[in-house]
Amino acid sequence: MTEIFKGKFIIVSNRLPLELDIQDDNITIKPGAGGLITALTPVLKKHEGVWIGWDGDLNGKLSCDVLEREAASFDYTMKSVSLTSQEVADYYDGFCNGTLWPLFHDYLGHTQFHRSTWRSYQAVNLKFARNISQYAEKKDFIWIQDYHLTLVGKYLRELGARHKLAFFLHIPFPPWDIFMRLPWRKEIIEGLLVYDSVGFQTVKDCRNFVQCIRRLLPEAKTNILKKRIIIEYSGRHISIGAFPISIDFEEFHDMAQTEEVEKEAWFIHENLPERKIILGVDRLDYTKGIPRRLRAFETLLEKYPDLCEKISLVQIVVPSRTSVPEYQKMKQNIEETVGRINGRFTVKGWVPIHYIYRSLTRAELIAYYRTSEIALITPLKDGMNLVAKEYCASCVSEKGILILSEFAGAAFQLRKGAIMVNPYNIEHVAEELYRAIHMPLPERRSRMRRLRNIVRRNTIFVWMDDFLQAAGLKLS
Ligand code: ADQ
Repeated sequence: MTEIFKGKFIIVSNRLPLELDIQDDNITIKPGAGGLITALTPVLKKHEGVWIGWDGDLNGKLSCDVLEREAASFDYTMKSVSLTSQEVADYYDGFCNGTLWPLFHDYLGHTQFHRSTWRSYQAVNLKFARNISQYAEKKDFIWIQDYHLTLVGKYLRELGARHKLAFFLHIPFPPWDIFMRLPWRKEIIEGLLVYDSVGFQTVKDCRNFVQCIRRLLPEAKTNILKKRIIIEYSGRHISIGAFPISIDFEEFHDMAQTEEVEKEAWFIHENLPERKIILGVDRLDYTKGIPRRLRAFETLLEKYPDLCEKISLVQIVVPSRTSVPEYQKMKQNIEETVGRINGRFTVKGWVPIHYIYRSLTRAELIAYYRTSEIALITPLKDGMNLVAKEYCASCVSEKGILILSEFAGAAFQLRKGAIMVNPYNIEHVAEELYRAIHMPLPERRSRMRRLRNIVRRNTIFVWMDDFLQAAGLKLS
């Protein structure tokens, strides 16, 4: 029988969940927002929660004391791990975003293998482990988040930790023939097998992980149960499972009906009168498939010129990894493509693509979700894709259509209500867009109702409960 948990609940992620504003000597810190924080806050509050991560300060202006003083009013304790700019360059930009991110998204061409960045990754993971061991006691539960920190468990064990250790991977786990290119493949797999439980977004990710174990560690035994896989390795049992992450459905559903959002939504459509809005929302990243999506929209206008002046694509891009040259080039490429398509099709009073490059407030974003007739979400590969779920939760009219890539983790849950597309097939995406534009209202309604029910039943709270239950943690 599982005992009721009485220890501290410790979350560890690369970045602390806070918004930092440093102006000369003036530092303001606000708690961050987002589904994961919303779901974890009540648990952290109830169980002496501690969140450990890098504060994001590159200039050394934020001392641990300042952070702890400023964050004293939060619902849980924050402990920061300081990183030097060299560590940020080698561990974060180098190994995390130059090696693991592209490799795990099947982008072999973008993947760099450098021993120096691998060393830095090991050193920073050890730094995190040392930091954690200052606060953690034996009865505590430690939950490590994401690909930046796969080795923290191993170092914690080496430092003598006997805690319950859990890990969740937010990005996909690649097929074995891709993963096997990693020179440090065995170290990563063995590192992950140090945790008591490891969660992935989808069953496919679990399967890929198990195949890598079979090839690299043939002595490990695999027992496939109904919802979980138990790996027996090195005298220990590790529980593996798929836990599709989600959102706080009610938050989006309720906010979509506020006066503020309603006004904002009215204003968006007022500026695009009589036009159907096709919406794309993504963080700037090559995995999100933005250039191909723009070309699919161009193909649609080319093939069906009668649609000109009747539809508009609103593409919202959130700045991301702005200091990395590759991301700067990508931004330029997107902007040139938008410019080219607009130059080709614009007529007096109608611009086909509205491009927004900035972070929006929650209300602005939900207004776009609520008012757009079609959401076009076409990542080339994505761990889950929360935007797809946020669109459904905000679509209170139930008239919207979700067009979703087969290669988003969310595809498995949402495939029965969404129009599924292969984002690499530009002609096919254009045809499916055409179908969506002409879809009769009853079919739109029945698809969106189905989607909203799925998201309503599978919230971020369900995700957390399922994960913690599988990890053997009974909270009350
Ligand atoms: P991301 O790659 O960041 O997350 P996603 O899941 O789509 O991708 O989350 C993006 C978040 O940013 C959404 O919550 C969205 O609301 C927000 N956002 C998008 N555009 C915005 C804008 N202009 N202004 C403000 N906010 C905006 C990683 C993985 C995903 C996985 C998540 C969670 O890559 O596959 O789903 O983690 O596990």
